[in-house]
Formats: sequence, C-alpha cells, structure tokens
Amino acid sequence: MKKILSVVLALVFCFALMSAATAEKAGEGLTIGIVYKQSGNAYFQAGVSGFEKAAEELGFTLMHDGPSDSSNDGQERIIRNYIDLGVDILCISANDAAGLVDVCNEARAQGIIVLSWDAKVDAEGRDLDIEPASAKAIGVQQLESIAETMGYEGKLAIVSAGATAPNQNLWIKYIEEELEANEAYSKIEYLGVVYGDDDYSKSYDVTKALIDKYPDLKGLIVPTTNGGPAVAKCIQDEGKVGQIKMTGLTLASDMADYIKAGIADATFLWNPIELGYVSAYVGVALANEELTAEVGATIEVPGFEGLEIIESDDGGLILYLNKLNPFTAETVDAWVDIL
Ligand code: RAM
Repeated sequence: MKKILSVVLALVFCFALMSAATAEKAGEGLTIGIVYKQSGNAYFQAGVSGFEKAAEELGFTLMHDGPSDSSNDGQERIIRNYIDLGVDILCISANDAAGLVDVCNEARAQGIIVLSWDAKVDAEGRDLDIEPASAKAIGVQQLESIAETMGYEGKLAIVSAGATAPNQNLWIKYIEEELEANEAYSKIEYLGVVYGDDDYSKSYDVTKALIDKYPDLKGLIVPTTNGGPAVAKCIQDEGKVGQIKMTGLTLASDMADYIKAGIADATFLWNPIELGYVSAYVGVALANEELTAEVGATIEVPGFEGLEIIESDDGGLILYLNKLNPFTAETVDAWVDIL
C-alpha cells in the first residue's frame, strides 16, 4: 500500500512539475517593437535592459531600434518595418510628438497597441503614454536646484536635446512658466534655450558659443543625458569651474567625476531600466486585455505600487512611475554601477 501511495505521489509531483514548466507566460506569442530617439544612447540601452528583464519574466519577443540621426523620418521607417513584421505592441520614445501620429494610427488600425514611453506621441496617435513623473515636477525640480546653486541671481540658460523633443519641450515649458510666476526667481536673468540635438559634440559646441557670448553666465540646465557630460566638459575646458554651475537629467556614471569636481551640486534622473520594465508589463497587459486604457485603471507590476492611468495635460492617457533620484557628491557613487 505504502508503495502504491509513493508511486501515486511521485506521479502527482511529476504532473505538477510538467504543468509548471508548460504554464504559459503572459507575454508568450506577443512581440514588442521598441523605437527610441536615437541609436547609441546609453539611456535607451538602459531602458531596453528593463524590457529585456520583463521579457524573461513574461516570455514576449523583443525588437528594438532607433535612427542614427534622431530623425522623425527614421523613426517612421522603423515603425513601418515593425508593422510589416507583425508586432503586437509598439513602445515609442518620439523625436516629434506630432510627427508620428499618422503612422501610429495606421498601426492601431491594424490592432497594434501603441504606447509612448519617455517622450510622448501626441494623444490622438497613442493608446497610453508612460512617463517617469509629471513634466512639471521634472522641470521645476531642475529649476529649484540650479536656482539654489546660483544664489537666486544671475544668467541662466538651457542646453536641450532636439528642438522638437516632446519631453524636453514640456519640461522647458514648465521651467519657463515657473520662472515667470515665482517671485523667488525674479533676479534670475533667463537667456533661453540652445539645442545640442542629443549629440555630445553639438552640445559641447553650443555650450562653448553660449560661454563666449555671455562671459558672466552663471547657470545651465541640461535636461538630456547625452548633453550633460558634454556641457560639464565644456565648463571644465573653458576654465569656468566655480563660476558656471549646471544641473540637469543625467546618467550617474557620466557625471560622477564632474559632480565631485563641483561642476554640478546635483543632477537628477529616474531609473530608465524601471521605465522600460513597467512599459513592457503595461503593453502586455493591454494586449491581453487584462488592462483597459482608461482613466482609473490600475496595473500590478512586480516591485511597483500605485500605478494608475490618469488623464494627461494633452487630453490623452498617461501613467507615471513617480520616481526621480538626485545625484550629489554624497549619493552619486551608489548609482554609478546601475546607470
Ligand atoms: C536623453 C533623451 C531622453 C531623455 C533623457 C533625460 O537620453 O533625450 O529622451 O529622457 O535624455
């Protein structure tokens, strides 16, 4: 009897193991096509690694690509290619929010879920936008930081990415509104925006031109990971350490030495790995109709709490991770191996 019981138990155990091994993962049979602003950008490589982590857990197939020239046309070509390949979900960080609306709507007409992440596609061309935090919070955080560093007076400029970049332009809009509205900034002389196109050399060159034009320049906001280290290097090469300070959105590893050299008191960034990871979970849940793209819908993602779809300022749908990390001389070393 004992023998029969142990054989039965062994069989039950085997069946349990087999069904666990064959249990379908939520993303099996689905393909995600990621489109980022430009190839070779370490920020997006980090983002892709978040999608890859999710792919291991959920079992979807992943493709990723971005134009070498940061162009809207290049992104459109990549999207058309993904449509031909039959992807189920597009995750796009746009170089031009309006420029991709038509091709995204062609994709949606074929049943493809269109998400933007990092930099939005306009509301009429997407199902949902996924962002690290509200554009106002990200913009104002940088302004508060540099204003404090500058002692709330002196000349301030912004070295941005591309002139049509949706995320940078939104952050800048809120920075400019706050400069106007908040009395605390009345002695800051705002010089406006120059564009380094998310390119190291161009960001360096436009910074040098600014420094040549305004020898008493005091502060720079650089809301781009590609621009950050270029601007810091230029400040250093021009012998302006101590006079010109910067802040911005940067990778910790790019900026650690410059922060310790006193070129920035603080820079900021969310974790792009997490942004990719959450975007993948959201895309799969939408494709499986476990999540509906509507205000108030929530999603469970391992390691995250309170992820809820809300209405965005542009009338579309948006979901925030709500995480922004400061990198200072004290904290940056804890991040350099991550970002
Ligand atoms: C660059 C890109 C990206 C932006 C970061 C902060 O890598 O412009 O879109 O989110 O900087």
